[in-house]
Amino acid sequence: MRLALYLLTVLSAAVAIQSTDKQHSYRNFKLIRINPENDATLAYLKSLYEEESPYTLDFWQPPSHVGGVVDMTVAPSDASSLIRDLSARGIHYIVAIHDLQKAIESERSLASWAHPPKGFGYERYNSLDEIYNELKRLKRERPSLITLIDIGQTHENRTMLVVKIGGGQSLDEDAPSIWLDAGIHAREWIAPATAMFILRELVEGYETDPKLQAMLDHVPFYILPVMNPDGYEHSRTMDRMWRKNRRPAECHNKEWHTVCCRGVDLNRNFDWYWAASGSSSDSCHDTYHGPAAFSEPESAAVRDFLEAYPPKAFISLHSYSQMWLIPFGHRRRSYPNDYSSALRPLAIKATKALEAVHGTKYQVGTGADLMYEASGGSHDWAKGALKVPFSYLIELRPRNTLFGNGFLLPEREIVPVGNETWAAIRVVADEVFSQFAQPFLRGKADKKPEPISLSKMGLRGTSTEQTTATSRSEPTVVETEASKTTVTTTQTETTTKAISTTTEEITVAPSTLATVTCEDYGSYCRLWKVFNLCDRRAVQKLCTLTCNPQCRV
Ligand code: 0X9
Ligand code: ZN
Repeated sequence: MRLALYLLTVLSAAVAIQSTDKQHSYRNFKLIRINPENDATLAYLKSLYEEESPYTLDFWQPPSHVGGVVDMTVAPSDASSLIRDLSARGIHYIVAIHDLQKAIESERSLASWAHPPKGFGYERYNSLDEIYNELKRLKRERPSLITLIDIGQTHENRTMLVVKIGGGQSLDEDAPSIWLDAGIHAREWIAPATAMFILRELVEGYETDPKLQAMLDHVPFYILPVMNPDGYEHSRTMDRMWRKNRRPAECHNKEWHTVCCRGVDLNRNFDWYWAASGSSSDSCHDTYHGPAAFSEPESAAVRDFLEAYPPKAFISLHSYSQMWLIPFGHRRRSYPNDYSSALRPLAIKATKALEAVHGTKYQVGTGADLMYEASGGSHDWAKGALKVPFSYLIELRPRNTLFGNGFLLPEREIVPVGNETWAAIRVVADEVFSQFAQPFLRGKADKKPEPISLSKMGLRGTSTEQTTATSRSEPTVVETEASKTTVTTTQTETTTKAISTTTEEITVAPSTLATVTCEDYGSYCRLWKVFNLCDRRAVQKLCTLTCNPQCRV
């Protein structure tokens, strides 16, 4: 009996669950910055990163190549032995931050510590609630410009909210659009703040800038300001340096004991060479790729939405290092066919516009060439699998040079970062408009198709799901496959089976139903799109060709 009790005690002690139920203090943690000068230094740093390390380290910038800056934090208990080790190996380093907790405290402006502000502020780092309330406020103020779309729920049941700006209130799978997400990595706070800043630029610019208005009318933006809401809140309340989502703990054996850790790196969870490079199968690692591609509700929700409404440009905001990254990042010297002809020239044009605002310099290239190889990234998947013409990952300020606090960018930089990033994204938006919307608009002006009425063709109301829709003339409620919940543009409406419809006559070119080739079949299905059905499983049987992205015209 005694032996049994003893064994039980030993066994329970051997299960180490990464404790996250109390606030993590970074008092006296150091940020060590190293510029690896030779292969031996690089190999040593890689061994610390990839293999079992005797120190408690968190790599903010992992080692990749000689000359590529490495940032890592070290716990106070390990700092002196690590520094001794570095010195013994002749490795030059600087202590960029002496007390990480102090740096965390000075990230927010002095004013916000003295008088904690109430409500949302565009020059502040806001909570998820504050961000969502601001989205709802904007929607209330401009109901015809803004649509809120609930694309899914997280592990901790938070809503993933996409805001659509422009393009009318119904979702159109064929209209050219621009996708912008931020906050896939929880601790990169400047990213959601920048997404919100850009949202405001779009909303206010719509009223004051006729060119922007024309663009948004035909090329809406879909913005997901916080792609990892659980992680974001965790980084605000419990652990400022949290990166992953909050997938419940998974346990595995490690030597003589069991360890259990939470979270998946969402930017390793997309189905693009998933688990092939720069990611870990260890659930305790910061780059854990998860048990399968798209195993996470957050990445699956984004996939479902983007597959239903594929954009012409995909932009994902991260921090830090001031890099404009182009696919592909899973392997060095691996590029899409239009890398040199389209993706890179536009990236260079965009970063020039960015630099013109405050003189901030960005590097342009693939993540694998400029940083490190890493597969399963969202921008690689968007280009490689979804075939989005322009796909980018932007690593915002600061640059990882001698100075700078990495993820802890002071609040006073939010507005300048917002202004310069908006200038760059505007370049991408202008390009999408001139390539994908203007020719179509010109064509429309030249040739007016003879109107055909859907009701005359017997297509209206042929779906049982369609008949459950609300019968308002302007669609405002949309259900997505991913969430099975409601997207409301006003807070009062709810329906679980609603599909937006319009009672207006639909105009289509008469030729669209003539022959059933791949494209024409697509056109047939696009008739259904006006009921927002084409992406729905029920209709996929009819529309298999259209729902296959290869068949889109
Ligand atoms: O590691 C990432 O997911 C991104 N960096 S971050 O510091 N924001 O976490 C960069 C991904 C870009 N792709 C490659 N480096 N391959
Ligand atoms: Zn990131």
